Amino acid sequence: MQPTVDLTNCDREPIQWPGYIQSHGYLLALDPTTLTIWQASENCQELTGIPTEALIGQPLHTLTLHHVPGQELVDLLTVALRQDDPAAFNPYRLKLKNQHWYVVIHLHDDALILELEPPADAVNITDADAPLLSKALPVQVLLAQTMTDIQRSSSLADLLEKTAHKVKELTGYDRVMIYRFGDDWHGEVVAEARESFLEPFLHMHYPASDIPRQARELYKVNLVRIIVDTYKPRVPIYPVQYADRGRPLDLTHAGLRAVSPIHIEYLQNMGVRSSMSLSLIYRGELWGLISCHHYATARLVDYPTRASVKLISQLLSTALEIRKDDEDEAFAQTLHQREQHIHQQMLADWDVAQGLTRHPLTALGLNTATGGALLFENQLIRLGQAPEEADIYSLIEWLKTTSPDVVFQTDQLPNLFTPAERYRALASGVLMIVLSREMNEYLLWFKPEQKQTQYWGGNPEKPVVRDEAGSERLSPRKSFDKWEQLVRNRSDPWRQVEVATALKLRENILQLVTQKANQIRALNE
Ligand code: BLA
Repeated sequence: MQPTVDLTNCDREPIQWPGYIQSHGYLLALDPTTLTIWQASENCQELTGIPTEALIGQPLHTLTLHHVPGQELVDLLTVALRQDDPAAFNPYRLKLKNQHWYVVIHLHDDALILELEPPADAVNITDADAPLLSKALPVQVLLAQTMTDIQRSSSLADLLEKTAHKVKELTGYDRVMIYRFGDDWHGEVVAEARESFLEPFLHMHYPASDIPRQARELYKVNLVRIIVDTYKPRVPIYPVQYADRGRPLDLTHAGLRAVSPIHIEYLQNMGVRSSMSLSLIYRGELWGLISCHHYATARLVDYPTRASVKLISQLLSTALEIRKDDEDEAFAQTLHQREQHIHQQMLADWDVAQGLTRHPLTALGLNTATGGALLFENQLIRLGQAPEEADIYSLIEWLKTTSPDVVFQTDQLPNLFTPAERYRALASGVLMIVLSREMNEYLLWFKPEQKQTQYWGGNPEKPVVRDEAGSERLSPRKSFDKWEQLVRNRSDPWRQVEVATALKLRENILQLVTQKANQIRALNE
């Protein structure tokens, strides 16, 4: 029995064995040695003319698939199964209903899974305005173009933007987004190519629960997923179980896998008719997705085109390994240079407070904070967007009793120190270094609450227009409520290199203070 799924247990929905496929293709699960049919999607009856139940237990060669003798499939499989990895040669082709269908096979879960997919033009019949059907490119061309993009991009952002446009050009979707996960698995649209009639989603943020954990796990293994029509009912696989397995067939690698009904509802509420998503992997973890939407009509991107786009996403994943390290390195380098610059300012002025706060480059340049405060020699100096003086004094009093260390950081101050709720817009995140406990000297940086800095994907002010039957429980608007709760009282996290830079600054300040004290002592002697 499959557990029932509702909004509270999304991350437990067994999406890899849904027991259903999407209706644009046909699926057979076979015994890989005898080629007897174990399971079949119920729409196979359209192909064979006999009830699906009657197929079960039959050897494949006894079938007739729309005038094509099953023996043709048996011959094809016999050749395929001699390869080390039969899936490496997908797709195979079969002439059915006067068209060349794609035969996609793979071995998984001890079964030989055979999927029949129509050519794209058989499905995109509603898509009169979209003549583009299969745009699979020869691998050499694709490789050359993508490598050029990777080499010629001035930055990661530029490369992501180029990739979004390339994928849109190849697949013809209305909207192609690059969706990047944060450390907490919430996501942001970081690049986008879209038709001009669509409102932009660029820089919109979505909560982690929109793409639950088991979906992210699955997407690390299966790199491309397509949903052809959110309005077509899915088709059951018969029988539900086979070979005493106690659960439905594992469709982890099946292109026809029916996706979660909860996700279908979400897409319908967004007005999406067809979608595709591809995984971007960085160091074995899901870094993001290339996510595509088509709105007014259903869209099937055929197997060869999906393979082309998959290659692009894999090359992009490889480029991420290099680019991302580069960008982290560049950020660390910038902070290092600024820290040295500030050190020079303090030495030149022979004055800590002046060197930190009175030049165009202040202590605020040493991380991504938007506000700061220096309490030094009984003077409080505020920088950028900082809370009121009295609030800073009481915060410092609290920090003194809370943290025994020379550095303190949090990205959720109001959850630890309730008076900070009043100024959470300015300071949900705090990084503090102790200069001297005895002299009551501290340097603090503040980051605003995330909510103030980020855009949500869909305007919560906008009235929702929906017919009476239409559900709104899964719309982006609802997911905003959830996201809002999650990010309340929270800032972006402090990066390790930001904390390290603050500690280096602290060392320099202490050194300067000691030198100064020694000099004054020497003068007095
Ligand atoms: C899957 N959710 C997904 C996927 C995306 C999103 C991209 C991958 C599947 C696909 O290719 O469409 C989310 N899609 C988005 C977001 C944008 C977008 C954020 O276009 C922004 C522009 N979803 C929920 C809730 C649940 C949920 C509350 O919002 C659970 C209760 C579930 N989402 C859910 C599940 C999947 C999913 C189960 C996996 C679908 C599958 O592969 O079977």
